[in-house]
Amino acid sequence: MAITDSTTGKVIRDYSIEQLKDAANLMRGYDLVTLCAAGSGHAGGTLSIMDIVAALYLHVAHHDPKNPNWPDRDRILWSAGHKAPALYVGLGFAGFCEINDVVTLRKLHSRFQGHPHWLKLPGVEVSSGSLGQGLSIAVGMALAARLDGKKQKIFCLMGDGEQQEGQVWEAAMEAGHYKLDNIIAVIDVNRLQIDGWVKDVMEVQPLDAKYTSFGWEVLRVDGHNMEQLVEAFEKAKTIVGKPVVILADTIKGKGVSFMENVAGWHGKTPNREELTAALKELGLTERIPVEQLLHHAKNYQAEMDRELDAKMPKFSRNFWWNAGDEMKVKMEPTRKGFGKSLAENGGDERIVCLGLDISGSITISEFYAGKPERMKRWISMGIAEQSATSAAAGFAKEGKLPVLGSYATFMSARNLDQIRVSICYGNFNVLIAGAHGGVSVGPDGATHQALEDLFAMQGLPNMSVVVPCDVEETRKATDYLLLQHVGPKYIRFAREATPVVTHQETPFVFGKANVIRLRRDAANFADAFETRLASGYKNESEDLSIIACGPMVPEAMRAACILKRDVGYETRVLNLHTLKPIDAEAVIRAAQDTGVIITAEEHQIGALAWRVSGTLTECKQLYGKPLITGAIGVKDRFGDSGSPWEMVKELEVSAEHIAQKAVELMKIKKK
Ligand SMILES: Cc1ncc(C[n+]2csc(CCOP(=O)(O)OP(=O)(O)O)c2C)c(N)n1
Repeated sequence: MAITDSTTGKVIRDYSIEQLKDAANLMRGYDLVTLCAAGSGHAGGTLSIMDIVAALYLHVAHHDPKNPNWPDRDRILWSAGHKAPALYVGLGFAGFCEINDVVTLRKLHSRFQGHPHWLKLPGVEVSSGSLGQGLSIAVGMALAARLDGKKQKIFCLMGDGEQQEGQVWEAAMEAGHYKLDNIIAVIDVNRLQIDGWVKDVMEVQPLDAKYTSFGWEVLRVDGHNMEQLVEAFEKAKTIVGKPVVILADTIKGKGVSFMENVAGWHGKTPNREELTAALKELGLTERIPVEQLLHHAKNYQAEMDRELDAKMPKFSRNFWWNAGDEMKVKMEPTRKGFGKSLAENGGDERIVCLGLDISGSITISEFYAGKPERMKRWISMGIAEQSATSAAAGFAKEGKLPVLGSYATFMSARNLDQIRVSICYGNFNVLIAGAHGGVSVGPDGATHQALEDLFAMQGLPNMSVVVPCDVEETRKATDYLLLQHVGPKYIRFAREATPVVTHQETPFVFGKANVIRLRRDAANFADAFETRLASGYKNESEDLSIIACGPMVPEAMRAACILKRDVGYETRVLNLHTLKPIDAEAVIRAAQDTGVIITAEEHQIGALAWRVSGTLTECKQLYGKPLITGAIGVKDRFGDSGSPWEMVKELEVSAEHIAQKAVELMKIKKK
């Protein structure tokens, strides 16, 4: 069919094969400009899938851009949500949105989120980003269509690495069982994933035999041959009595020589020079208004900057990191501390590290980097968080020290039952790394921001939970958890660089909080503070206490600085790096000594706030005593695309928000 007027049933626009080829090429160009403007995103997979997108959105699918919710439209599901820019360009070319607006990709409040969100953009069928879920949604839609006697097709786009997720095969089985001939799945078989070749990370082939055995019709095409693609789609529509999968052989990074077949271009974007070179290769130098598009993106960003700044609490001057002399601080991602510890301690023959196809960026690859003798203890599991979690329990049962990690949200939610039953119930010695925690993956958007993981992890009996405040503390915490602590353990760290506020001599004792006090002016922000174990700290009757964990500790320190300089308040900052078991004594003493407690967490409010308030509620010495409390954290909402530091402002978890809350509470204390 093609792009149709849903009211008259007439085709509005159809493309010939030659026009589709040209459109696909142009779409690659827009994709690259958009990625360049965003500064983050996925070049490789958006280029490999682009011919499929052109065929589907401009020729094969039956849909009406003027009526995106037309009940009879074909549905197109992007299970591979990271290829969102290709989806957006497809929608732009088909007329669902203005193509020039796609350059606001991954920017705050943009309709073009890092991963697709159907509530933001007409034409997007469902939200995705956590791999492996789309085919199950397709099964639900296909069965619903059957119940309603509807004839539309449900297309589902997936990657080949994505086939490693067990859920894909549950859905494949369901579609085969119910003979869902209204499902047409397409797999972008570019043979690469993040950690390298699919065959090396975790072989998924032979996909044709696998899908056939699940009761599917399998079609195989050259995914860059428009004639073959269109023909396969047309054939797929005619197959009766079973679901169809099109295996499209593609090249990751297709069309740009320096990106083709290079794993490193999976999650990378071209800079300005690379963009120019790429557009030249595609023959698009004269055909895309690059400057105008980049200017549009810049203007949009400037507008967002103004909006965010207007919303921030105001103080006498700018206290932001590295603004002015007293706020100078070194920044380093906490994830580096994890990698450092694995590199240093990985010689212990009991340690095995389980890879989940995100090894470089979460630094678990430091375990084997430059140490080939450790490769036998590096177990690549593919994109299979659930199975890897239970496998870790198996390793632990046999006396190994398993370590596994991925994005904190996929490492705590996707596999929660496996953590609960396979690991915690059996009380196994497994170290789970919740990497890229909090808002530190900013532009990836809500699907990738872990803002709920600590609820789940703390709620599990036998589980210990540590959220270190900086890179150095992450190293110490990993050292301890890896080799000294026995039992299920979860460590959460971040992707983005955050302030380094501790050093080698700063105490770190598992389960024991530190008190941090502003003592002096110093050239380096961190040097203005003194840190000691809470158990050895003598009460100074400070005005208030801020209890924080993770990267909120530096924010709490900055709040202490704002409060001292602007209103003269003395603040006790408690670094509660170990959330579980909680240092109840330090929390209770802070309440008794200061009478004002503010919790600060980079998480939905509650992981820290309710843990602290639960501790205080249980404390008999506090019965009948006045206590003023406040909580800074995410207020029961999902995140958004934006830079990590924009998200700190947008989600109101900055030092300024803590300080504003402190001023408000201190007014009550003084009454
Ligand atoms: C559940 C889940 N685990 C991990 C990730 C991180 N991730 C994003 S893309 C990707 C690799 C996907 O490989 P493939 O399906 O082959 O896609 P392509 O190479 O075509 O981009 C991974 C591991 C994720 N988005 N969701």
